[in-house]
Amino acid sequence: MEKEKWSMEVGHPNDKIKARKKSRIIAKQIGFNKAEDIEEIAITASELVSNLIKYAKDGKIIITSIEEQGKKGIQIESIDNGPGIEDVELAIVDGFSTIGSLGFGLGTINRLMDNFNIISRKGIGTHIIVKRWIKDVIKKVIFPLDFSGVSRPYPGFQVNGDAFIIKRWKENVLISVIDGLGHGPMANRATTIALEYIKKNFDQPLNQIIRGLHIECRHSRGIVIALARFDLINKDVFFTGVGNVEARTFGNKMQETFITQRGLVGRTIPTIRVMKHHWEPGFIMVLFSDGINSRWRWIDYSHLLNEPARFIAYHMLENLAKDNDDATIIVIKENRSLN
Ligand SMILES: [Mn+2]
Repeated sequence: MEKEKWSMEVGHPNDKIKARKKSRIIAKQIGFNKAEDIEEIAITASELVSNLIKYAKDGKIIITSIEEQGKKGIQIESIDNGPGIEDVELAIVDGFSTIGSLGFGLGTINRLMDNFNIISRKGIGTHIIVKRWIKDVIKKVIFPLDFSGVSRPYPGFQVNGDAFIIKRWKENVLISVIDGLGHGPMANRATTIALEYIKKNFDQPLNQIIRGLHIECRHSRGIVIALARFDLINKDVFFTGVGNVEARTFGNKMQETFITQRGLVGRTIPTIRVMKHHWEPGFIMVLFSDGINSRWRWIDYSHLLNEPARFIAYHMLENLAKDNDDATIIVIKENRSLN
């Protein structure tokens, strides 16, 4: 097909609809044929418009068909002359928002698209470029899991010393709960350094990620962390943790607490052990920082088993978050709606 470029000035919330429609049409023309892919592209286009309007009032969206090394894809750009994004890294971490913000946000766009590039200068503007490629049909069976995390700062604090990541690639998902020592800006700084590192090294072995974090965080206060990688083909979970972050699994037959080792990443870490567990049908896994009261039993929440992970995570956070710490929780369960 001929290279197509489509540009649109945006400045009104209704422009979302136009961008959504146009991106669907272009995606189909390029060769995207899965309804799900087309919808994710449309969500991305409309979210870029709302993000732009929210932060810069007006600007431009450009959609282009792209080709690279035999691959075809779509590129969507958002250009504005707004105030710029204060903290780009934080803005694009998936799920890095506090309770109450239910918009998709840049984190979701980052997850939905294959490439994400953002150039933001304070007072000059923001240029976001995202790409999505048409993929060969995946023949392997991907085990459907539903992942969701929530985090909120110490009540009254503007910044969160906790954070979480849920990063998918190929047939893997890496999840992590990070707790910067203490709370407030210094804790947030340590956590931000760690997030940045994990985002660049998400596909490394877990013990190497911890070792890398240890070096990266050495000039910070230090963090405690739980890291788990899910192999969605073999249904395996790899886990490692340092410090006071907990992971528990519940299932038909067994209940298990994953062992986290003593230490403070950035200061002192032990020899890292990685544990591997097989995901049995009906399993649910909960990871949480020490801002979550640990004296809970799954039996008090097991009636929620058929609810989405997001619902369970919010519900548990609401019930169990301490009022004197940052608090974070991630819930992983089978995605039954896809079974
Ligand atoms: Mn804490």
